[in-house]
Amino acid sequence: MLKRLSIAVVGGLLLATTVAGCGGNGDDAGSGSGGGGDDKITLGFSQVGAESGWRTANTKSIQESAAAAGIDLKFSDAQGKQENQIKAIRSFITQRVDVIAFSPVVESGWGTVLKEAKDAGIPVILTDRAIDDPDTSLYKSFIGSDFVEEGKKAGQWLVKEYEGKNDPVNIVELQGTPGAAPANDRKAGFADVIKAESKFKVVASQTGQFTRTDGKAVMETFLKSQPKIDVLYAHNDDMGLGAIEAIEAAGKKPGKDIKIITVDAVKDGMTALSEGKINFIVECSPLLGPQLMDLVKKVNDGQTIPQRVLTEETTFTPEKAKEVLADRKY
Ligand code: GYE
Repeated sequence: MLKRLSIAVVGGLLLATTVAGCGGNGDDAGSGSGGGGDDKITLGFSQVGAESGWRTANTKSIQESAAAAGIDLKFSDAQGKQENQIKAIRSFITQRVDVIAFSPVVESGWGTVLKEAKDAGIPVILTDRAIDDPDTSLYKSFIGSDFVEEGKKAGQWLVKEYEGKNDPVNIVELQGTPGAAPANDRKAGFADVIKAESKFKVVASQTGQFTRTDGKAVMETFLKSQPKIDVLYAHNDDMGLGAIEAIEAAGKKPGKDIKIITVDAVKDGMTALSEGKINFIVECSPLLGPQLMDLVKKVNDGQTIPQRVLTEETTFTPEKAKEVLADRKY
């Protein structure tokens, strides 16, 4: 398990366009020169895919901040497959990029390829999602959210919402990609909080792959198989939005007949929240690009960087969503 150093991150760091030279030779950082004759830092980034609004915003943040920082970005989309990410990382090693960053689609199975990167002297930064390898020397830093905490916030809202009521509360859960850190942790954090009261019952829990399409399809089956659903907890906005379509098609009112909690707070989710179709959203920020580029420069310079960089996040009610919606960038 990862060590948590709780380092708060200031969002939106302004990055200078002047690029540090590639001389960084700190500990095992090696002297990966990116193969080119110029002194631009080369960053190989392996993205999960394009499964959600969150992911789209995350990709944009990374691409834009690399350009702003003068970093040469080699971007690879794994289309949701771990094998593609492993291939991409191996190809970054062959190309001798200066730094590798990636958002691991699932938590396990990274030891071998990350050992290869380490042996090649190429520093690795995990972004957004963690891995479960106990060897923390395989990466220099992990930048992203605390997903357990997000699940807890979802559970805490529910506990408050049903305070003083004793009737059973039937919950259905749409999980993210199986084996992914945000799916495992959001489930665990939520379960941990609601277990304190026996009236809360998760009557069905299944993956919706973090996508709208699967969220809708799985919610359709829940609606058919479950005689009484009080609450939907979806591990991201997109699945919640898909589920809303299924709920409306079944002649029920999302947000009223079935209360809905989601995670992310992307614009479409916030719109549904402001309309009362979602009741509560736990924020998870995709805007990791500027912080990542800052770490890339530092690690390339041989500087020691924090092993854990935690993203700061909030939660939203319909009222709060209405206030911030106009300025929501993603
Ligand atoms: O919540 C979900 C996306 O890893 C935090 O992945 C990310 C999650 C995000 O597909 O929408």
